[in-house]
Amino acid sequence: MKNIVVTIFLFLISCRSLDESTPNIVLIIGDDHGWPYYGFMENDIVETPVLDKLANEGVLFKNGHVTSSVCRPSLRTLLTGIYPIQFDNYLDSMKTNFVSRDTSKSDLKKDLSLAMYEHQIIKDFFTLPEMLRTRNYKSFEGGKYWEGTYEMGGFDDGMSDRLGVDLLKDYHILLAMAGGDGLKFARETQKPVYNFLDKVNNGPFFIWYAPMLPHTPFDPPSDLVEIYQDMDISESAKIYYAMCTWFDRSLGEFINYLDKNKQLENTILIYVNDNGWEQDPQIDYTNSLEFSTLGGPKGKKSLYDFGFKTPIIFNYSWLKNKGAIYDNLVSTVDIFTTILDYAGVNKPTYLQGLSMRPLVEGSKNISRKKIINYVKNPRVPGDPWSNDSTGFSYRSDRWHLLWVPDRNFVELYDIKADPYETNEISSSNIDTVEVIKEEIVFWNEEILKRDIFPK
Ligand SMILES: [Ca+2]
Repeated sequence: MKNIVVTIFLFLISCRSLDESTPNIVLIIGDDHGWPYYGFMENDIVETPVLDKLANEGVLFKNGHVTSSVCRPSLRTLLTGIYPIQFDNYLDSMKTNFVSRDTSKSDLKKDLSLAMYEHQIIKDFFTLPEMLRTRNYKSFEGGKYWEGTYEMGGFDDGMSDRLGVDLLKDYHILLAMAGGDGLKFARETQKPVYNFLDKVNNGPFFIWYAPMLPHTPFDPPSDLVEIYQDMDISESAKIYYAMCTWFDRSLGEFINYLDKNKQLENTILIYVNDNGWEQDPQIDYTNSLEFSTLGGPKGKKSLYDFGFKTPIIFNYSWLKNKGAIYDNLVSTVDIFTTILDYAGVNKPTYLQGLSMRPLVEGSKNISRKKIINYVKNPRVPGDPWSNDSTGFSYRSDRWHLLWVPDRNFVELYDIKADPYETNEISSSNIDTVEVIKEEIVFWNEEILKRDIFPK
């Protein structure tokens, strides 16, 4: 009898009953996973069984777009709900002030102190975990995360717990800045998030699940390399696709843990990727510095769809609209707002994102007519780094305009007829190009007048 009582007691403390007003939320963020390289996106080479199941038994948005084709600004949107152009505008003005005050002696010290200063900026913003805390959420950060320690971004727990020279002893400066110890997440261990799950039985939780996968370094486990080894595809495709499968397998292990802990049934899983990548199965990029670090010419840091487009998945046990697939244009600013909606947090008025919840639930059809994004120093053909330039991407259901005024670079694609952007038609559509450019200029002026903090 005593054992039965103890068992019932342990059961009661080990699982929270289903509470749809404050569901647990896991934001699963891929790193450099190009949109075509998933089974559920009809790719018949790349194996992603776990994500396929999430998509098939959830709701899939095939036409999601990140707000930047590189990690840091794109992830900042997921953390703050604002566009990179708004964040950068504030950051640049603060950095200018900081540099004028900085008394560091050498250039190296100046660069380091500026990098440290940039980490602090996140403290000025009202972040997603902080907003969720108002509804008693406990939060955990794991993986790619550029904003200093987890505490600086408003998380309660996490893996990125060191900052500064302490980290530089162990990591290259870029890795130190991109998450430090957090970058071991899933690549080496998922124990810290399991420990967190074991501790949060009685309240809702939010998890930033962002393993640096399939991102470089390309060092997947040997059994995953074997899947692609004998295929008639390029060497860089084999290793990159194995990295994609590595992300998928790690996610599967995490979901199994949630399930075993009886926490899955009460949890909304949301999948999105931070920026794109291009890896055609037949083209080899192994010996190109540009293409092996950024993906093919239309991949990461570019203004093409390969840089921005991402599938977005919502999956939870009480979802009634399972199996729905949408082609509607949606942006990652909408993910932030959707999470607030599910958690019962009122959307602050300065946020421009729409809630995707009516679409996820199948109750109302909403779609953006256009998505405009900006990228600082975008990659253009022949100039992968293009320093001191600003690029814009305008995307509607039909058109995609890529524009870098400082480089005199303009390309236009009819995305409906030409989804892989192989037929550039700006010179035969001059009027369309001019109208879209005017829209971009107007958007740029308007967005910089908007608030970026709560009043
Ligand atoms: Ca990335």
